[in-house]
Amino acid sequence: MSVYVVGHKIPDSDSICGAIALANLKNAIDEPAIAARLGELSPETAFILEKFGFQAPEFKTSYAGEEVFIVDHSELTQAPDDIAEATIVGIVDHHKLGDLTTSTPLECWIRPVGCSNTIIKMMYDFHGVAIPKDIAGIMMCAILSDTVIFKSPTCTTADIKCVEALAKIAGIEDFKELGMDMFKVKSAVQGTPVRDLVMRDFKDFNMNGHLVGIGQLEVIDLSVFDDIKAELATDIAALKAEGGRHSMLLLLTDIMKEGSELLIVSDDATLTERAYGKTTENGRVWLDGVLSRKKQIVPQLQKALA
Ligand SMILES: [Mn+2]
Repeated sequence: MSVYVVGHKIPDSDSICGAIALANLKNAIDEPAIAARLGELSPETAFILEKFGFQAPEFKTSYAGEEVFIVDHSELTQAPDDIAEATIVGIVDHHKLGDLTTSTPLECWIRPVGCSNTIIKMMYDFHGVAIPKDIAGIMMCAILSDTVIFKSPTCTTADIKCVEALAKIAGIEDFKELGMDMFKVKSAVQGTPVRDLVMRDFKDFNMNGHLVGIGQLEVIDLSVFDDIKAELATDIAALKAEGGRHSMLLLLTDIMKEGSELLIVSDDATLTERAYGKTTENGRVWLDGVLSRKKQIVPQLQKALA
């Protein structure tokens, strides 16, 4: 029986590349595994897979009766809907510990580093398995994406060393240039329906009983949103109502200016003041230096909603 290796809902590059890389490692150590995904590829992920010659992992949403290795999260809200009917055999993740539980022992690889693929590299090293050239390429790109080319406060020395080692294996001389090419793909938002943009990198969180949705768009220049910011704000209000959410946040992150404009609709009018020490104007506030949802947005929000 094969184990399915799968990342979170609305998969990002870490979830997709991590599923492929980890399934490859498992197969190399005679533990049959199949990479899977819970949603469509983002343009960035499609760019990465095409560059290194990979097909998208199998699209699969139901896992009842299957064995599953979870990648890049440990949250019920982000896992397959029927995960309770599956057997979780492992988790590799770099987020706060979520609320997934198991009834059997499992293999846990959880480290406070910038990317799940950094941990997957540690797993290859642990098992003494050489990383194939093309796999090294997608792993490297996932780390450059998650760490915003090392600018994110989540980036660690381990991530940088890992990218340097993977770049060597993949034969990529200027990995920062490739990273910028990825963020250029991410910045091409013109012509994309507003709902698709809001949902492109979106995660729901259960914060002390409050459902909070947080989307993020990372671009090279925030001016790409000038014409559509009002529509984005209207759409997050609609999404809040549709999902019965307590709050909806959309982070518009400028990776060059290194900060984010936060668009927010919430049942709690003083939320940003308590979480980030800043009041919103028309549901918008600039948060200087904020690049990371997991480190600079979620913990503060969770505390404010305690
Ligand atoms: Mn990740």
